[in-house]
Amino acid sequence: MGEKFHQPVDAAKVPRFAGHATFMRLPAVASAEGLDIALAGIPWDGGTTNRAGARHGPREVRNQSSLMRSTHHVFKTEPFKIANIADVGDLSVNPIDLLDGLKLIEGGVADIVNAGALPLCVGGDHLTTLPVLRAVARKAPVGLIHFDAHSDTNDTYFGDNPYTHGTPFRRAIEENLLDPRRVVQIGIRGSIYSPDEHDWAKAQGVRIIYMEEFSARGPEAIMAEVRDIVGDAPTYVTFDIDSIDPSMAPGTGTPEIGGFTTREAQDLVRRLDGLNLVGADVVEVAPPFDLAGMTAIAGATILFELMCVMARQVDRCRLR
Ligand SMILES: [Mn+2]
Repeated sequence: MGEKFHQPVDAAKVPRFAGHATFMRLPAVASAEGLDIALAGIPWDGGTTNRAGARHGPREVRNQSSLMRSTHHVFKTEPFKIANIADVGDLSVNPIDLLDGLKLIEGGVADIVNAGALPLCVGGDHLTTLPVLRAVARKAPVGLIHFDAHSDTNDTYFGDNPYTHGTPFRRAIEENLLDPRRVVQIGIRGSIYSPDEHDWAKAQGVRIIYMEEFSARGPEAIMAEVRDIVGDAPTYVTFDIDSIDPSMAPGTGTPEIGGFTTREAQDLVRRLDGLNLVGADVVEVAPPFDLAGMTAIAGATILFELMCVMARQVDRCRLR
């Protein structure tokens, strides 16, 4: 164990501000062949309805991820020793053609899945999760744990346009990529378009945990329920950085006050440990609206937390 896997650049030898910026300072590789977890950028925000800029997310999350070290301080997990992880680069995208963009992203994730690796993606806006789900749920619908300020289950925008970052999970349920009874959304808040905005999702069986309920019940009780909902079956995790309060993560397209602290967000992600994850993503980091890189640091750290949970899963499955 250990050196047979890809290792990050040693910060005691090459300072963190030097060299090529890759996720976690891992090697950049051409394909996911031989990897357990593939870190991939999806620099695409073609579904953004208001403040664009998440297309710049992967590059800045790579930059700030140079701050991550080799060991998770709570789990004591050394992810790079128990799983083979690398940066497979950015997936191909098309910034001027939405439907082609979705097709390209799906193809890029399918390559990762077909290579036998778990995709861990950095968006991009939240519409990028739809083509990711098309690739990971090709054979059967999966469950979803969705951290967000917004439900993202609206029907159409600007007339009858079905594909925006406010609609991906409605499309994913319609396309049978998600089992709606195994979909749970946490952190939902902010003004909505109408009193019945979330009725469609609830009618499908989606469990929506509003921020007020999270505050009242706390992370332990909430995540115990989340784990009951998704069970042992394959589950995808999507983390919208706007679930974190804009005082701690202002660099995002649709900020909503009253969000998670970064500490709560870390706690929530750690409570995913032991689940059966088929992939995960961190989306909606929009560097043009960021201050001092703080949102990208939050994104990179949540990415590290997710990576550690996934690496522990890889290790568990190998030992089984
Ligand atoms: Mn979202």
